[in-house]
Amino acid sequence: MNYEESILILDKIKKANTILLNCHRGADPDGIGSTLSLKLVLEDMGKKVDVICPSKKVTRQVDYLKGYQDIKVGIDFEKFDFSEYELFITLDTPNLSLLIDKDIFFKADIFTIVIDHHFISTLTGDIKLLDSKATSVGEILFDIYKDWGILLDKKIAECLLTSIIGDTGALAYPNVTSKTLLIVSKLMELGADKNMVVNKIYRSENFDILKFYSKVLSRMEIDKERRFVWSFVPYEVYKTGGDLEDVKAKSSSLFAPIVKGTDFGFIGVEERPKYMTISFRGRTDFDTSAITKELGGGGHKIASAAKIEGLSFEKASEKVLDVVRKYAKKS
Ligand SMILES: [Mn+2]
Repeated sequence: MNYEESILILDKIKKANTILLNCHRGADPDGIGSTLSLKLVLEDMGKKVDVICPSKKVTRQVDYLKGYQDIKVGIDFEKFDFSEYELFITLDTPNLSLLIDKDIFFKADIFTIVIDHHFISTLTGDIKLLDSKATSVGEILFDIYKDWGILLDKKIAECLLTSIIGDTGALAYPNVTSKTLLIVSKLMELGADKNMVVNKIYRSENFDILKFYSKVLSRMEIDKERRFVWSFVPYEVYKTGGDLEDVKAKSSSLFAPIVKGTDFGFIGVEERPKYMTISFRGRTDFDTSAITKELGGGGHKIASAAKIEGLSFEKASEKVLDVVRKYAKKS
């Protein structure tokens, strides 16, 4: 048995006929891949499964996955009728604000299972399985399906590989273990196309996005003493590229963690006037989540985020740098 919760979860699933799954707000390839794999597994068991997402759209990067078209987007959790379902499962969702799209307290009146791998994970459920050593929820599910005795097919393998490739920067992040690679190897044996997944997630860029990156890069600065890089993008600049899908997350993943002589980097983007979101990416085992926690956000050691509301672009930038310098070590 890989996880002692596996049997508890399977027991609940066996007793339910209609099951609701949730893709977290702004779902990424792990959020979508893991959820759609579970949809396929549950449907093979004869369950009626619906997948919802609070965001108005989900990334097209993974539109090749079976079930992608069935995701019901733009769900308002306050109005949603949970009574039609017997079980609610949310994956890759570390906190309430990622579960729903609003800053309200919310608890669905339904038995809830949470499966997650975030370093800081506060969302509660009636059953919660948390493995912060796993690269992705896809990796956790691979082990859970083994515990359940499920035989994976190509479509399920493609979902799980998408999760892992998406949450590891195509197997490059330090969170990848030899076990991750063994799982990837098995998924490829089942027919999942690694090259297609990597091309879809990392090499299918809109040309306009490249032009936007040049603006991020031209603003990038380095603190050599404290070993980090950063770029702050004001609203006037952001709005020129703001319609581009995932431009913010992509810029930070691409440029924040790659500079020689640094431990981490971050990109702060003023998405609306006086509303800045900041995405951190680690290059070494530096814990960026300690910084984002102090800024009121959260996430993983290697990738974390926070937002600052109500301050001008200059004041927000100053505040972020003050906190960052407190945590960044002088070399
Ligand atoms: Mn994830």
